[in-house]
Amino acid sequence: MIWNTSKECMSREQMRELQGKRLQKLVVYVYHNVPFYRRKMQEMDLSPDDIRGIDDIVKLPFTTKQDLRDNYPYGLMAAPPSEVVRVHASSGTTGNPTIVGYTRRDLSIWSEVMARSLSAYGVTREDTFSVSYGYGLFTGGLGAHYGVENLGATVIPASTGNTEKHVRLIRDLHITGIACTPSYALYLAEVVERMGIDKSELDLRIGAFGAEPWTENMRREIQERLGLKGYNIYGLSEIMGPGVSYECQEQHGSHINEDHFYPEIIDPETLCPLPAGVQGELVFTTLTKEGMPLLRYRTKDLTSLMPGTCPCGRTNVRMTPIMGRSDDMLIIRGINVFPSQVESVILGMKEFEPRYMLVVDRRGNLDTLEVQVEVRRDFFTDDIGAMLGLKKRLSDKLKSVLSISADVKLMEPNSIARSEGKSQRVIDKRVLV
Ligand code: DLL
Repeated sequence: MIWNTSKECMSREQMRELQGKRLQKLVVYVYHNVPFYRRKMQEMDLSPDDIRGIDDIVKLPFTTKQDLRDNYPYGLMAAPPSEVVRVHASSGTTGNPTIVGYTRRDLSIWSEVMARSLSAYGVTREDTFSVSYGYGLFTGGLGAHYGVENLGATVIPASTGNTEKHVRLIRDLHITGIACTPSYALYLAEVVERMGIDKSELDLRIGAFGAEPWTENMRREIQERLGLKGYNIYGLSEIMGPGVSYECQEQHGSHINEDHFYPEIIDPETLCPLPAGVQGELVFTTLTKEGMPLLRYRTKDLTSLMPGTCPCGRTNVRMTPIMGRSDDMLIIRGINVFPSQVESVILGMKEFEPRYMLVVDRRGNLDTLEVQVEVRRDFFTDDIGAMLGLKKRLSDKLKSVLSISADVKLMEPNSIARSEGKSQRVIDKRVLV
C-alpha cells in the first residue's frame, strides 16, 4: 500500500518544484539561525537570494561529521532549545558523540516517513510489530516505534537482548513483523531453532532490516529461516534516523523520501556531482528539518541513484544497496564504531602503548570485536590479579565510549606487528556473502 500517494507518486516536475521551494526556505532559515552556515555562505560570497531552485543546491557548502564534532554539542542547532523536544546521538569519530535535536514537527515528519516505509512493506493496522532495534540514544528503536504507532499497527517495544524471551513473545503474541538489524535477525533464527521451535509456529511475515550493510544472500537466508519477507530500511541519525529510504514490493532499490531528504551523489575525491547511475558518495540536504537542518551532509556511504518510475507506482528516486563507505567507520551489531574512538581510550590510559589492533568477526551470526593492545613494559607483570584488573578497566571504558562490549586482549610489549607506512589497525574477518 502507498501511504502518501500525493508525495510518493508526484510527477518529476512537481517534485523538483517542491524541493526548490523548500530549499529556498531552508537556506533563509539556516542563514539566519545557524552562525556556522551564515559564515560559510559569506565566505563563499553567497546570499540566500542566490538560491532560486533545486538546481542551485550545488552552490551550497558541504557539511561533514567533522563539522558536527567541531560544533559539539549544540552548535548546529537551528531551533531554540524551547522548541527542541528530543535529542538522539550517534558515534563521532572520537569520544564525542554526534548530537541531533528534533522539534515536534521533525518528529511528526519522522513518523510519517517511517509509516510510508512500513506501508510499502505491506504492514497494516492488523499487524503486531516488534521493534528490536536498541531504544535509547540510537535512533533505531524510537524511530521505528513511532512509525509503527503512526501507521496504527500494534508496537511491541522489545528492544535488543534477552532473545529467548523475545522469541516466546513472537510466538505467544502472534507477532507478524519485526524491525532489527539483519545480523540480529539471523541470530534470532538461530535461537528459534535452538529452542526447538519450528518457524511454522510463528506468524512472522515482514522484516524491516537496516542500520548495517546486508546482501541478497543474507536476505534469502533470513527469509528462509524465519519464514518472512525482509525489506531494506536505510537512514542515519544526522539526517533523521531510520526511514530516509525504504524498499517497496519490487525490492529493486530503496525509495528515498526526497520531498524531505534531497539526495546527491558526489565523487568523494573531487566533490563534483556525479550523474545518475554512477556510484559515489551519498549527500543529503534536509529540506524540512527544523531542529538541526543540514546542507549537503556527506554521509560517506557509497551508492548510486536510480531515477525513473518504479513498477510499484512510486516516482521518488531509488538508491542501490550500500556496500561500502568512503571512511573507516565500522558497523558492529548495528552500532557505528570508529577505530579512533578506541585509540582515544587507549591513549588516555598510561598503562598502554599506542599500539592496538581491532579484530572484527562474526560468530554464530553475531558480530564480535576484539581489541588487542600492548601493555607498557613498566606495567606488564605476571601478577594475574593486576592484569585482570587492568583488562576490566579498559573493557569498561571501551563499553562506555563505544556502547558495545569488546573482548580485550592484553598483549606483551612489542608483540603487535609493526608495519611500514600506513599501519593496519583493523582486521575485519566478516565476509558478507
Ligand atoms: O543506523 C539509523 C537506522 C536505524 C537505519 C535502524 C535503519 C534502521 P546511524 O547509527 O547514524 O543511524 O548509522 C548510520 O548506518 O550512514 C550507513 O553507513 C549505515 N546504514 C544504515 N542503514 C543501512 C542500510 C542508523 N539499510 C549509518 N544498509 C549509515 C546499509 C546502512 N547501511
